Amino acid sequence: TSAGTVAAIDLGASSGRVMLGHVGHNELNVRSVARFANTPVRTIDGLHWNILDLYRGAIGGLRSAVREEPELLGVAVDSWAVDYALLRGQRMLGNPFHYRDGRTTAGVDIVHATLPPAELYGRNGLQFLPFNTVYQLAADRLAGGLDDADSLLLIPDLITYWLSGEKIAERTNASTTGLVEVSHGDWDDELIARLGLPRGLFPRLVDAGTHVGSLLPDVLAEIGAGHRIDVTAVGSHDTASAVVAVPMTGQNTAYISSGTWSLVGVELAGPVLSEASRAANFTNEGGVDGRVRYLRNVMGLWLLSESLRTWELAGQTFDLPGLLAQAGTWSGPVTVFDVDDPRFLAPGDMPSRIRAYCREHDLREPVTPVELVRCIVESLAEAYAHTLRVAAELSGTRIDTVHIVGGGSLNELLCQLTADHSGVPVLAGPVEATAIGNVLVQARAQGLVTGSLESLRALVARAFAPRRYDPR
Ligand code: LFR
Repeated sequence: TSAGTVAAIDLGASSGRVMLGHVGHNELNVRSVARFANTPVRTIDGLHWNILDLYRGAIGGLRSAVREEPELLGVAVDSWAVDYALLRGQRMLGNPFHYRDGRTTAGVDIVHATLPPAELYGRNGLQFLPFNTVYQLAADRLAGGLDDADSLLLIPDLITYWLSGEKIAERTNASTTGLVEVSHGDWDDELIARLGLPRGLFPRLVDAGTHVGSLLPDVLAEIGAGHRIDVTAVGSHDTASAVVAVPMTGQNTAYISSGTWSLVGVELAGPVLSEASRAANFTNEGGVDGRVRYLRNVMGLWLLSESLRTWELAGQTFDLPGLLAQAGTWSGPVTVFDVDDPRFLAPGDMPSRIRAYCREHDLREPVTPVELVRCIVESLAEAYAHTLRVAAELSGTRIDTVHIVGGGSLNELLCQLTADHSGVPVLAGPVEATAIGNVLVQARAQGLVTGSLESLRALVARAFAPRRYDPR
């Protein structure tokens, strides 16, 4: 096999990027060719993604990718989970909602009235998050929003469709809808029928690594490419792609994919569906190569980014690295609060909400921005440590190393405090794990590399040596 280059379109909750990955038998390089902001828009009916803006960013990125790499072999898309567009034929019906939009409350009640949470967990193995696709769809159905639709595409599948003309549902991301049967990985027809959802909405499921098609002629013209470029389905759920690129080399290893959300857990061969697992709200999401991502969503760096946004709106601008450095040397008392309190889910004034939480729980209120940042990072680290202990217990594994990948791997304070609170060494990086996982699964589909996830991870470990933090 020889080396070659593919492009990853990776859409995150706060920004999107297009990365080029050059991969060979013993070779792995990635570089960014485009970055663009992802800024949600609130309109009269709620909070939406600006999906056309994201698509334009992706197309612009592909244009740069082709200019830099005329022999580009292929492209694949990943993004956050659960959200979708409804279509009739080729036409998108309305703008996709943001999972932080509040419309799903009614959907939760409807679904749970039909299927008690315990029965649902037995079927789909998913943690309860009020924005899981199944609840969003129940809310849409109530509002008549499904009436004209003949298909539903999750966000990365929508971009894949616009690029290739092929409507598919990639399995790792489909597993986050709540409508896929956890043990066999197919659409749960009975569940779909019981909820009164039209079965015809859901496209054919494909595994990560499936060749989907190639860029449409109009797309090729737009990006200035004169040759065939393949479109592949990768782990289109960003977390699934990130887990592919966690440089785990041994047993007893956990991971934290730390970005807007923090996904804390382990990789397993099969699901854990015990009542204890459900009570602890652990999820069994579909991984690449049929692995199970057994993890829990922890609120994540969202608490920090939303605090910064709040201060900016009030006319106070801080640079995050500066604040974090000061937070690291903060020697006063540090309040630890429950980062997963539901009040922190929706966009809004995070500093005020954190202080209100502290007041209600008789905790010391953080006053200054530095103190508040320390309090957030300390609370995240404590939540990581706790979640790791529970993951170990529920899955019957021993955890002696934890990897942190994604943006949070650059946050030295967070990495060190995670080691301190959990008592196990932290291995940090790569920061672009999601795009790397996307690139590697494409590269394997193209035959540029071969082997199991273990050999792909060994390649990541060689190309991106992690930084180690020992517990103090
Ligand atoms: C991370 C992520 C999480 C998912 C959340 C919402 O980017 O994909 O895995 O729970 O976003 O989709």
